[in-house]
Amino acid sequence: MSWEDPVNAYRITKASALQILDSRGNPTLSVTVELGDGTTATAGVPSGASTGAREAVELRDGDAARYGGKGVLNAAATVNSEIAELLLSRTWPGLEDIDAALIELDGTPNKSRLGANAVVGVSIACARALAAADRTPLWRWLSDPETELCLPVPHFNVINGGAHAANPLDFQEFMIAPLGAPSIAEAVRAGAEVYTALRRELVALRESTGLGDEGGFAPGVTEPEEALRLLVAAIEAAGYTPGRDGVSIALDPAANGFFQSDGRYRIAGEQLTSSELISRYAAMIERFPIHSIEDGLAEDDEAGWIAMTAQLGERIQIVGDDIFVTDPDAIARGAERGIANAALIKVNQIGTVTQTRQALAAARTAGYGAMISHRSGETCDDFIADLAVGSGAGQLKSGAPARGERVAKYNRLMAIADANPGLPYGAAKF
Ligand code: 2PG
Ligand code: MG
Repeated sequence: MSWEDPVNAYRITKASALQILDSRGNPTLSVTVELGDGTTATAGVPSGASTGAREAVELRDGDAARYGGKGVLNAAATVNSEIAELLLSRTWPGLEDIDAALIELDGTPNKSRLGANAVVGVSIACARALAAADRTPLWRWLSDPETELCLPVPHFNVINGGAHAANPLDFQEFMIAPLGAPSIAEAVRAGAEVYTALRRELVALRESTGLGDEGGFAPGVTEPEEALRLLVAAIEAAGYTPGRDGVSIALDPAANGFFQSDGRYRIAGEQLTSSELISRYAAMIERFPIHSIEDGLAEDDEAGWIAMTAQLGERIQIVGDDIFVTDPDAIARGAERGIANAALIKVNQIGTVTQTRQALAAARTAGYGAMISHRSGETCDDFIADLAVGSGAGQLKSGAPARGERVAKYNRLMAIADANPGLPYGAAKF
């Protein structure tokens, strides 16, 4: 039984959730479902730190005496009662029906009643279970007839700042992407070698080699250009060419984090208007091999987004994360207005696998690129690696090439490539 051909129906015999820890030491959910044929599947739920205002709502217990209020026992209880009752109450033609029923049961526009953390855990566990019951690799099961499958270009976040580190760097993510690599295995190698070279460089400079939330280094540098210089030096020291033929650079400043109520941006103590910040990005693109900037401006600065896309959109990828929140309607509306030329895709930002696929379709319809993404709080769940391959998005960001919860995704990509030598590496998307 395939995605498009729901001749039979799946029967769910068990659905349960457990409170576990994520990579930041905060509670999150592990959700398990069991099908009538005995198939079981589990999903670990990610959690963001720099969240868009319009993201689906993650439910936390709010009991300050436990985990500082961050417990998810209530969300777990919801899966174990109300959601399990729904899932066991009938048979399901496919995942779309399950996700639609979850949305209906929740009854709010942003999953705030059941909790997007509960809903997304159930949706991912069901996707995995249904694919297993169909004896189809998850990436293939998630694939869309309209897209060409490929291994995504990994975007390794090797310098962390912003909400992900306690250093003075205002930009959140400095990523390296081996666009010139011949395969995913060689791309991973390049990422790891540059990461190691960067550590050597920081040690030589007597800088901290402490890590941020996504496994990248969090040195005490202040200016974004200083971090970019470090990156270029590390790429060269590792023996690669900086740029599209070798190892290129992508930024996620996550500008919501340094946008002020007066409409200006505060970077390294300086106050910049939206247009001054765009000029600063233009200068960075001139000086450094940057192919992509995500959330260069704040989600409320729509005029700025339109201006930045008009000025820089021909030369680089401009990715909307907090401004689109993986919402198919927001992506379609944004595209009409000339906001960005690519969308970041995070399953828990919208809350179900089906809506995530709709967001990918919306990006495709608009002629936009798409980058599949982890969250800063992660588990070792590697669902997004399969999603990246199946969607043919061509790009995945999952943090540094270090730390278990980050490398779980990159390792999964290499396993998929190894078992399917015909799958191309997606650098052609750039
Ligand atoms: C982002 C993400 C992931 P967070 O801003 O793109 O890197 O961070 O999960 O904290 O929102
Ligand atoms: Mg982002």
